[in-house]
Amino acid sequence: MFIKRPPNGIDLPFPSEITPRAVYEGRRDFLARIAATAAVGTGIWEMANREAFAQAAGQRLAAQANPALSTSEKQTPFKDATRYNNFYEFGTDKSDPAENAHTLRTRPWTVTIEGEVKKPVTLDIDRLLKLAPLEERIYRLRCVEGWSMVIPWVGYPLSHLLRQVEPTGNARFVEFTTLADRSQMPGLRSRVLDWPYVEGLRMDEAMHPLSLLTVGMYGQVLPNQNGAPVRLVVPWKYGFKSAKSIVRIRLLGKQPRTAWNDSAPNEYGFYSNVNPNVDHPRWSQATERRIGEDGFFQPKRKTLMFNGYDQVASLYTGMDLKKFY
Ligand SMILES: Nc1nc2c(c(=O)[nH]1)N[C@H]1C(S)=C(S)[C@@H](COP(=O)(O)O)O[C@H]1N2
Ligand SMILES: [Mo]
Repeated sequence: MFIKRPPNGIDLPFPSEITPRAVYEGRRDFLARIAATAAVGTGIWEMANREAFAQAAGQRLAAQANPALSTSEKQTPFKDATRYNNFYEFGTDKSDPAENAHTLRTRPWTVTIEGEVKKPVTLDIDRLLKLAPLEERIYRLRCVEGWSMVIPWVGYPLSHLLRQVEPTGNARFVEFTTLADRSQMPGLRSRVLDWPYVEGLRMDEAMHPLSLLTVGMYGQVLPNQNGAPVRLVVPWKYGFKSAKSIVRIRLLGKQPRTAWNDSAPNEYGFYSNVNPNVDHPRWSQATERRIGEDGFFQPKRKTLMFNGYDQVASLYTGMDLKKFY
């Protein structure tokens, strides 16, 4: 589906319609393969489909490295990052998303951005992908359960998208709603969370350069189990703030409710900054296990304040982070 003009009639002023080299190169590979294997017509319909398929999981997605915002720590092996997941819409076992997420249809896909903005819009995913040059950033991601990974993500700053819709002066929070479709997501039969999965950030957190709107990892289009076709990665917060498979972004005057906070408010606060000094009520957050690197019985690593992303500390000056956990 290609929405040239969104239903609400408001179009985005694109900084450029130039296809990022990454996407272009990926498409060229794909078209070359198509041409070699099949005789395909050149009607509009086929063209649209080729474009859609060019973004299928596993498709190469090159991006400009951003060393300044990347850790040089050893990367988690691809097989661990794609087989040890939390994506409850596909089941609660770590291996469930890799086994079940093949039923997720990532095209057609739109993301609606609305609320306290001057230019609300419904964007087709392939348009969203081209809004800004793609970067590769190697981030640590720390799960509230006590494990972490180091993953080369591909995306662009969320701030870029938010600026384009022109937030009003009332916008103080951002709410992210993710897909909840029973026909694609077997995990929705369980009442483990109140679906859809919803997360939120304060406006300044969302606008922080580290907050990454993510469409790929390890140089390829996001595997379904990692939140295709578009997710958030907020590296200084526990992993559950990094919502997967986003369909709606709403700017709000008030703090939104969030799925994890609803399910257990004393365990999962709205802020959920990685904080070794604030224990989860049922376990310590002082240390972590690095998936894929350390064996289960290896000594654990010390968890760092803000997951080591000290540059966000100034967002919280004057706030008691034990109270706002
Ligand atoms: N929609 C949705 N997003 C989600 C989750 C989920 O269950 N559903 N789990 C979160 C949690 S708890 C973590 S740790 C990260 C895991 O991301 P990864 O599997 O890519 O490492 O995704 C987050 N995003
Ligand atoms: Mo998590």
